[in-house]
Amino acid sequence: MPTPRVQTQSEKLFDESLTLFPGGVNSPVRAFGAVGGTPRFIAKAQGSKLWDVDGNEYIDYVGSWGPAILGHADPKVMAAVQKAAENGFSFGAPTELESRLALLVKGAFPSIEKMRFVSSGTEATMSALRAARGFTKRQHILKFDGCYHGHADTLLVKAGSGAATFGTASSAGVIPEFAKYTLNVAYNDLHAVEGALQKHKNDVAAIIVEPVVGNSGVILPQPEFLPGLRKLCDAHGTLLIFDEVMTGFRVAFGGAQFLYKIKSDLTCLGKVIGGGLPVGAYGGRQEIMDQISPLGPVYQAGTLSGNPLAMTAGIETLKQLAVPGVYDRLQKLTDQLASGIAEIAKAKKVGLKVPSVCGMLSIFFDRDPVQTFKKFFHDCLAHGVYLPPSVYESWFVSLAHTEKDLQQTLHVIEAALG
Ligand code: KE4
Repeated sequence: MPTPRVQTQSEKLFDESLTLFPGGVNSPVRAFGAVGGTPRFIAKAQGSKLWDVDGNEYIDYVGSWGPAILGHADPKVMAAVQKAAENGFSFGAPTELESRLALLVKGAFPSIEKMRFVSSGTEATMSALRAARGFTKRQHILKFDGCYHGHADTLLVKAGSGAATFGTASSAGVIPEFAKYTLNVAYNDLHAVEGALQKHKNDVAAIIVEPVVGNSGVILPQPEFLPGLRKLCDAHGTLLIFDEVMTGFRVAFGGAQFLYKIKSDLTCLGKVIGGGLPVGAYGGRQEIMDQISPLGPVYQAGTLSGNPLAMTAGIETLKQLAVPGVYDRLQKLTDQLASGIAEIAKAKKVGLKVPSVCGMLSIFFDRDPVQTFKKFFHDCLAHGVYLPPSVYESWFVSLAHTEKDLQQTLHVIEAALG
């Protein structure tokens, strides 16, 4: 009789968490649903590394889905938060820290004349759309298939049949009335955008877009796409909202709008600006933001908005990102990994693509992308490389990743590619 395999700590904890949370997790992608197997319960993270509860060490390319751009538990961020915690966690009253972080954000994003801090990217995009509808007094919004903007009802909408049709809910619990004013078109398809704006003339409040898509794997904008959106929005009186929750302070200090030199009317931020603590933000033209309560008629509020610890983590993170040369280094690390994977695949005659932009990359196999990725993911995980558990997610490189990490990662990937 073979001796029964001893359960790992992660397996034991997953058995327990399955009785507590839907799918055993507090955010769906963490459940390993797309790749199978048991999610690793993380005990500690430092720099580019994660350790799970069974003591396994990993080189981390999830980075908390973007916030850990300096690496985990950055000593200066840690010290600043620990010091701030001595003064209390949250007051429900204004603090100087909020203004300090806001000035750092404004310095990097000139399109943001005024802003509001919230506690997640979802709150940021949801609030930006409400501001756009309140300012323009229009009903429709337009988003792109494959872009994810958080889980607000009006955004959990996929394209109906045909182009530029009314959206249909992509989640149970979102009633048709909440979905019908959300238009969906294909990313990079300016013709479809123009058709939608013509079809709903003078009633599209805003176009919301991931200026670089990170939620279908990485998809880069065609050169004419973002300038084309700006032009169409100006021609139709529609507001352009850049959802930079993922790209903000990642693809460049000034985000994708700096990289592609396009000025959005509103911008949504999150992830990096909280340095790993819960922060989101939306902001833009003052005349739009002055519609927000208590100044204007568009209501939005939040108990923990701008809380001192999150502000402190954000301030310390952005101060380090503002140092000249930081993004050149992040770009170099990203290019080294992306080109290294491409070279290995070419040598092994494995068809795949590795789209990338500073700090972000993803891998897309030509043949059977989802199934091939599943095996690839587990081969890497078993050898100490922790990738996002879905082919439709971006990998995140941090400033804590070393040459040694990249060499080790490429060695593991070479073996995983067979
Ligand atoms: P949060 O509400 O998760 O803070 O942000 C929502 C959001 C908004 N906009 C963009 C472009 C985003 O990428 C996100 C969230 N990103 C996902 C990763 N694909 C977060 C991971 C998760 O859902 O657990």
